[in-house]
Amino acid sequence: MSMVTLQLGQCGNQIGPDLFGILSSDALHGPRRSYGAASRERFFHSTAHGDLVARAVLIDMEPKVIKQSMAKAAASGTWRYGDASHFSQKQGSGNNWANGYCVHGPRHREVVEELVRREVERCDRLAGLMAMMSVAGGTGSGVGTYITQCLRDTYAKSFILNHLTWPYRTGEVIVQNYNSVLTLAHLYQLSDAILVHENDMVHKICSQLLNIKHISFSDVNRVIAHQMGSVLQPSLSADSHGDYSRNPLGELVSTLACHPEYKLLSVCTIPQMPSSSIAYSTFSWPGLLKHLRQMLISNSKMEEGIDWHVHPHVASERPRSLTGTSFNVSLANLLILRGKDVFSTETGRSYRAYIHQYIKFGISEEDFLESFTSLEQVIASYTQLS
Ligand SMILES: Nc1nc2c(ncn2[C@@H]2O[C@H](COP(=O)(O)OP(=O)(O)OP(=O)(O)O)[C@@H](O)[C@H]2O)c(=O)[nH]1
Ligand SMILES: [Mg+2]
Repeated sequence: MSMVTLQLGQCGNQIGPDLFGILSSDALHGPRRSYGAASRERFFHSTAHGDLVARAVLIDMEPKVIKQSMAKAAASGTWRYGDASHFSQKQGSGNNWANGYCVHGPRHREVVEELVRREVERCDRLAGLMAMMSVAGGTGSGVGTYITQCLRDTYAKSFILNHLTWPYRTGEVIVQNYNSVLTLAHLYQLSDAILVHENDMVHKICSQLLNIKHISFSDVNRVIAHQMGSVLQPSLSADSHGDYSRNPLGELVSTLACHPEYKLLSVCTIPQMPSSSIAYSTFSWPGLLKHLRQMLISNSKMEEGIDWHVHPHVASERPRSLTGTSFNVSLANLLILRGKDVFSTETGRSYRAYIHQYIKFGISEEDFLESFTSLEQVIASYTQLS
């Protein structure tokens, strides 16, 4: 299964090379040959000379950032962008969503659609499309929204994921709130799932966990790329029978965004530390999972300063924290474990244990889910009696 990525505007085109860089090196050094092969098929195609070429289309209304990204990819020596997979103009959208959405988008629709079509046709099996952009500028947000709308029309049955970078609260773009509201409101109708990274939060991770002194976009982007890679790279689950080739976007949408009202996704990863410290650290799965669980409950994206006083609420109580701080409320969570000895963990071992004993007689997982649902209904009915 392969997915096609659209990089839009400065932000999309700056995060993109970091993402593909991480994906290609992980595919190369990953745990198994089948993992690497699935990852490469997912994000790259190979030329007759054996070059890895990202399944990506680069779009900006000014040429500078695209040029830099293409050069950065070529310099990696392991992968590159397609020679004719980019489109740029002379002048950006001036941080104006309306300029991007109403002017540049429609004006360049055909050429962008053609670039995307070519990438889609290179995929044997299309998993879906991912559009990456910031919400605060004019091109990523405005042209990105317009193009997502066109993709929705053309690829009506494909999964579409938008990756959005949220501006710094003290933002550098004065009209960033206008652009953000317009982008999110439109995309909410079009996209299957919206993965958000907030620059402020990633900045905090860079300073507090990675100890970076003078933080630049390239530091922030590496963290974002790492988190995205951890979600998008191939993974196994109990019912995948060792097969890495399942649809990554389909899986995210069906597990995390199963209701059209709830499609905002965020990522939480652990551990995050300077690479120079890794050699001096030891990790145990129980320790990591304990921290991750509390990060989830207390709505913290960082391991540092987790609030251990927040407890999961009992069904009848309103979600609240004992200290009055934040409490996570989410519809669904997906836990992905990567690394050695994953199957030694409680989660890795007991997840759907024994289900195969039922499947062999013809009871499917759907049957289980339906039974859970009907019993929840029964519980709800009895609860109303009191
Ligand atoms: N994380 C991250 N954020 C970025 C990067 N570049 C820009 N941003 C954020 O994106 C917003 C500005 O949008 P840009 O992507 O620069 O704008 P654009 O899409 O190129 O649109 P125009 O320049 O107006 O045509 C601000 O909130 C920046 O903080 C980047 O490389 N990484
Ligand atoms: Mg720009």
